[in-house]
Amino acid sequence: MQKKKKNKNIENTDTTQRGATINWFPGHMAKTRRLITENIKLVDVVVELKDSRIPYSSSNPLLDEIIGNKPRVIALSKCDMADKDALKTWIEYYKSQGIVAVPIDSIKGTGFGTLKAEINNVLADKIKRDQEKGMKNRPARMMVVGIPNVGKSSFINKLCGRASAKTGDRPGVTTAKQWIRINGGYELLDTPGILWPKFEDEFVGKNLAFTGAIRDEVYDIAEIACELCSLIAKKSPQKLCEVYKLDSVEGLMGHEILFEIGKKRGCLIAGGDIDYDRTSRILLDEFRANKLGTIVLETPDDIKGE
Ligand SMILES: Nc1nc2c(ncn2[C@@H]2O[C@H](COP(=O)(O)OP(=O)(O)OP(=O)(O)O)[C@@H](O)[C@H]2O)c(=O)[nH]1
Ligand SMILES: [Mg+2]
Repeated sequence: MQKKKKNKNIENTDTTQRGATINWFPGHMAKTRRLITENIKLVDVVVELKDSRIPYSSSNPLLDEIIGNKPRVIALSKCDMADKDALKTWIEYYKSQGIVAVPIDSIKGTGFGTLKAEINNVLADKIKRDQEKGMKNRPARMMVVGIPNVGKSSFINKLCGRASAKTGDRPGVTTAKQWIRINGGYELLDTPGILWPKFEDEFVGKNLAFTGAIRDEVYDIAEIACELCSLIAKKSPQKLCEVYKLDSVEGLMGHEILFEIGKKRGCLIAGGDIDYDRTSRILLDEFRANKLGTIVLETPDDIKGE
């Protein structure tokens, strides 16, 4: 198999799809954490975005600690790319932890009504307290947090829609904050909190690579493609066979599946081998474009013992 020079250093580098690299060195993490902690003090509720395909791997390891007792709702982003039944398992899992999770599609706008209703539910106590104090209709303040590429900007744009307006600068704890007024009596902090993922965990690193949350140059693309082949062969073998016109993937290793895909997609090179990098690119692009069907890559069982 052709191999590029390996660089497994996914620990310090994460990237947005637009290519802006965030270096999560310890100083940056400490600063981010401080900033988010300060901002959280200003809001009534935190909306945590997690990628529906990888709810665990797209989480920040310290968020629970940072959020503390602040009301929180999980928005499971990109739900259009996830298998609905598998996603239900996650929703049940979060429910068992006392947290409401709502599937969201920020492209079509699905789930936003439910999300607002759930935000109102978790804020019911606050609203009651406000009313008891004679305060009426104070907008509920919220902020969005999530790892790079999880869909924060798309979510905020959809949530705010065209009717949104900046409400101007308000003095915050240390810096001026911009709030966006949203229909339904909310104010949203216009800058989301960008969190680092659990990148020291290999399982998480792979899931982030599969979904495109980590820049492709950072890892060996053929290796990731082989791993993805094995995973999809387990989760959704029929779809894999259907898309790549394979007879069966039963008993095949990841690199054998990738080889078959390469042959079917005309990626043969001299000597009867395939161009692994080219085939890997095809597989990853098609997976990320949802051509392999809706899928959830991890289950709550995968993280038991955490
Ligand atoms: N299919 C689908 N794609 C989505 C959805 N939400 C976001 N995306 C896509 O995911 C990619 C990342 O979305 P962004 O909104 O830029 O994510 P972000 O969290 O703001 O990313 P950073 O600013 O880099 O941290 C873009 O290509 C979006 O079009 C969704 O609900 N469904
Ligand atoms: Mg963004």
